[in-house]
Amino acid sequence: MGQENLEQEAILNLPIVRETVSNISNEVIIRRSFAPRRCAVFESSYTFLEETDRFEFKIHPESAKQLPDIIYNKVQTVKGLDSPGSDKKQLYGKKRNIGIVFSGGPAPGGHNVIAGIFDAAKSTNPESKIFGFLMGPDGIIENEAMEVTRELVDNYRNLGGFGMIKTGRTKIDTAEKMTMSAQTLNALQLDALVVVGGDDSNTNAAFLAQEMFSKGVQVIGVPKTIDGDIQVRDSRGNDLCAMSFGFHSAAHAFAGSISNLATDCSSDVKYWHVCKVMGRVASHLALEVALKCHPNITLIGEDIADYIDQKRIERAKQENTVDYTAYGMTLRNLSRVICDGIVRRAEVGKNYGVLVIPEGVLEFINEIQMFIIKLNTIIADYNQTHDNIFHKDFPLLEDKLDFLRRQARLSRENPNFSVWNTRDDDLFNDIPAFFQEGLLTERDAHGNFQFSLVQTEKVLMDLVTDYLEILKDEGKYKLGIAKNWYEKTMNKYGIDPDKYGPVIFKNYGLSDFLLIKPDIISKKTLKQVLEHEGMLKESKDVPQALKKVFEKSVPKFKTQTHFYGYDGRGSDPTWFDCTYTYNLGFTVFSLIASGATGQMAAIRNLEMGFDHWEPLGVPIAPMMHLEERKSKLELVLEKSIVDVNSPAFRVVKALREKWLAAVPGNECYRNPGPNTLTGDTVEDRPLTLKLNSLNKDGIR
Ligand code: FBP
Repeated sequence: MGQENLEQEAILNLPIVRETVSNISNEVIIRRSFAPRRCAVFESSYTFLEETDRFEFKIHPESAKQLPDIIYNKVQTVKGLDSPGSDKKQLYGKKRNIGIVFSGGPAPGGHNVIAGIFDAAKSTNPESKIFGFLMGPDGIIENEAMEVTRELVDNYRNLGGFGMIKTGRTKIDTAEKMTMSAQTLNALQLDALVVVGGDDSNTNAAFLAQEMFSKGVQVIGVPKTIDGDIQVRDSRGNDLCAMSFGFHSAAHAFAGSISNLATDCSSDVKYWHVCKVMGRVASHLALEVALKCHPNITLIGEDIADYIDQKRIERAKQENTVDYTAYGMTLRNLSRVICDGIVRRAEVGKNYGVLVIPEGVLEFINEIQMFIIKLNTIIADYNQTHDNIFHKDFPLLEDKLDFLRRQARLSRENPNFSVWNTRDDDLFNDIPAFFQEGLLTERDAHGNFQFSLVQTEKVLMDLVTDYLEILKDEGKYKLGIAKNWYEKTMNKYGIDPDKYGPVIFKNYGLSDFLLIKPDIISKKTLKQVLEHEGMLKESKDVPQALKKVFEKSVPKFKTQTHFYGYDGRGSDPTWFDCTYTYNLGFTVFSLIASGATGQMAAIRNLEMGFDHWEPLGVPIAPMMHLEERKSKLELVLEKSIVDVNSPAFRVVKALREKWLAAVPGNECYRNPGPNTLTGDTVEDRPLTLKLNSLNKDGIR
């Protein structure tokens, strides 16, 4: 080893250097040692389940048919028990093997679910074992599992991601996969399997629970997804699980970054930061982000779907017709709405801002939704008849477009074939290639459209940029000029501001931000106006000061685009999610120890302070309904989307104008603060939940 290498090695071995470059930062050490509070019932050594009829479900006949053994499950409240009878003691405390699997995208808090189950199981019987299935449901099918040890659990307490056992999106959807899964559970002698996942994964949990019912293996689901679209209510609207875990942490991470962008753009005053925020379909995350950091414009998909173009309706009325295109938003409409905000801010000198676009917004835009549904059907049909190979058979965009063209031709020859007609094909050919590619992208294992792979923000912002250019040419997109600056500039050149003000500005003397008249769209038109008003001879050049004023009035629309998704999924859990998930882990164990199956662990009253939290077992099967997946109707857990009548949305809607801040003066941006476990700085629960609880009697 050369002298240089020796020296290098010596440096790397210095304690200060080792400490400095250690993979384990102080933050991680603090996080690992944080002990989340436990709900009061878990302070008892034992728990029992109390079934309640307080909640009602409208059972779908198909669920009853396919899930007969778990369909009549009731909601179960977990209760503490200090001195059980000996039978209960023995049953509760028996040695158990429990398997756990993460399914779908990571969500902050997953490790604490494992920690909760581990702590509850080991304190009840140290002989019990927890097995983690590796890489998601594939781990169950392939029997890839590892025993979860205390050391492993301690290493991951309160940390983000699903790194301990990883995750995957495979769906256990065939008889063969089901048989292989059953074999794995049998081989590991599992008493129970815990499926941590979203709507699709909890659906899977219900089917596994049904399959394993006769074999005595219990299956419990856990509501996970940053999207926040697992919100469970009974048929009368009573909340059973107000929010999936991971939502709060992801929203907090997104809001933190977006708040920093707000600080940046209001300092440098030259960019519009365009932020796409994850959420496959529902806009819950965008709504929470809006509440947390008050961006200038936040689109909410569910609101867009409700859009009615009053102008078109009026026009149609006058023409004695009905304009169906007036209902629902088109991409073009939407770009106009965004432009309106941009133009209005520019008028008061703010040629910058923050725009939040939910990832799933396209789902709520008529023309795009139509494409998504049609293409889903075409791809699913092809895969069913050709053994799942659409994307292999047509790897290139051109191949796919050719295939669609053939479909369109077919529709002309055979009127019974109507999924893809020539009009669809023409419309589809009108959209940019990158967007076509996005819409044709492969569906996930559950048949979901992969919104994260589509550059939604680019599609929209291209339209916005084009329209702003048109508005510029029409003299309708101008940068308002501060009156002081105008006067100072004119005085500097020895010109009386009042001489030219009324000639070049449309609001001179009326506002602190001066707007150049719409017909002045270039230096040439400026000259023409001055000549026309008799203020400049044809042979003379426009005074330098006026040229400067004009140049300043021309906005340059510059954007920076950002995608907030994977970073939030990987972020560390907030206090709320750490505590929520740890208690979910304890709830899971209570459900298992009292013999439940086909239930989802949940905690009621999350919208209230911690002391009101109430751990529950919620039946999955009665909450399922039929949905079209891969062009077939399938039973799935219903996704919850943003309710446009909810207080949270109504608050955001009411403050929309204020947060746009298209008036002179300060912005309304809000800094949500860091994600700490110790201080009071981070909100203790999602703001959406806080506001939506206003609906309920007795709470605020
Ligand atoms: P889950 O529903 O599995 O929790 O995942 C949600 C999500 O994060 C969406 O917000 C996003 O559209 C999608 O996952 C991205 O999936 P992928 O990891 O396959 O890119």
